Amino acid sequence: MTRIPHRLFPSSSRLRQLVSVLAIVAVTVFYRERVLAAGDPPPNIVMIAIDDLNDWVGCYGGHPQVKTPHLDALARRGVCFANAHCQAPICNPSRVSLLTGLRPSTTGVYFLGPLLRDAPKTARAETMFQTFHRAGYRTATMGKVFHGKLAEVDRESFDVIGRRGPRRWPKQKLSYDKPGSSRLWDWGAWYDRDAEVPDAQTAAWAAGQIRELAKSDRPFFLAVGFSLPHVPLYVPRKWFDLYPRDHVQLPAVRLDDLNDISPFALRLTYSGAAPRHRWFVEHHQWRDAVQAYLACVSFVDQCVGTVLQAIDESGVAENTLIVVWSDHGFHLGEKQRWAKRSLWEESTRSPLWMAGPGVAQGATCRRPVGLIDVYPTLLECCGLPPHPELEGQSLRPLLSDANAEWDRPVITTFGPNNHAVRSEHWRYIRYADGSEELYDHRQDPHEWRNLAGNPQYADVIAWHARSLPKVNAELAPGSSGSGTPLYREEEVAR
Ligand SMILES: [Ca+2]
Ligand SMILES: [Ca+2]
Repeated sequence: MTRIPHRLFPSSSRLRQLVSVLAIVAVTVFYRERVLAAGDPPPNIVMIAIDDLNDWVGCYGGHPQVKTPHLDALARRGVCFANAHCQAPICNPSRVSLLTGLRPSTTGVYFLGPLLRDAPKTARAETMFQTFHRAGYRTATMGKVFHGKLAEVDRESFDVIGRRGPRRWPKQKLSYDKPGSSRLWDWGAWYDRDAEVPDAQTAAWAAGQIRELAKSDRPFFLAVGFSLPHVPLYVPRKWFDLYPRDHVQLPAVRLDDLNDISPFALRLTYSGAAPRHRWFVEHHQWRDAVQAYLACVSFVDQCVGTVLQAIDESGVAENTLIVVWSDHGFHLGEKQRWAKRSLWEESTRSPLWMAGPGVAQGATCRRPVGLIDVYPTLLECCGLPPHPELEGQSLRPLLSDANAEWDRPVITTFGPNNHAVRSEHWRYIRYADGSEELYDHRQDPHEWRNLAGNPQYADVIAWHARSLPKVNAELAPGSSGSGTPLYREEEVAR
């Protein structure tokens, strides 16, 4: 009898591969049917990610002088989530959390590295783009949606990936010339024309895509990411002229603010690549940097306007969900610090707007919500089945009624076992060493008075502490870019 060569039969691992491929095909066909056979056509999604935008914008009221007419117009046509917070106050872990629906304390992705596909617990996680692509959506993207190069992170999720040209920065830094400082940290009028700014190119590309995608008979998911107002703060002069330098208002800062904060919190928070607040004050650059940030916020607002205009002009507005978010906030001197990387309001508060079919218009929602809630919300709004592993909660009830019942606080995590719990009126922080902070936002919107040591608030603390994550994953292998000596790179790069 002739022996049959082994390779004609699949080995057990091959068989498993084959079965899983068939299962994916079956599920894809099922969802595609489900999406495309529904009575109403499923909504398109246009998602705009903004980098490092704090509450200095329209309905957030963070700065009295800021000019953001397009984001204000978006707020009028949808819901402004005024108490939305990131799950991690750093680009990479915030985006990994939002796009996979998993907490940093579950995945161990707390810092700039590892990227999505390099961490064991997220290497095979399904991003929201994969889900919608699998469900039959046409998907397109350009700019900073993920942290890291898209081709390395989530390439399989997209039908179309837009590429921008190289960035053109000045040879010499314009303002922050301290020797050895990060190239990113600089600000000043740069570029002659708006069209030279990479974000303007991304906006123009997105507008063109929307006009193309509108002709398709399939629903689409377009995700675009703008890099401003992340440093370097470079936009043409005319944007600076919106905010005459000598009239720019500075944020409120109290010099004794840090006296009621634990040594652990100070070590965690007052490090990293950002210039020290004292440097801005001593070099008379505080007002200039605030002016530059405002200029960049207005520039990115115009980029959002370009995308919104394309939605309106291409006839898809009636059936397109618009989601705009920032990956975290940004300090510009508050609590005597700069940039993100803290568990305070300036770092964690992340603008989030949604608009479109079924969404209330001109509503401001003050319920505490997280960026992690975006993924389950989009699944529900588009009629896709929920994913049980997602750790956020659909915001659907708040989209139709911004004052709907909502009893969950929102959690932000900065490094293992350091968490902030934000409810409607309070911020409770517990650090890994057990030290605590409690702020009452009704009396103290700047978080100046730490009430945690006052026994009068024991019940408030206990209520918030109940929501602290039960799982606190160790740093994922290859963790880097913590920005703090508490988590040294050589210690975590196992
Ligand atoms: Ca960011
Ligand atoms: Ca204080």
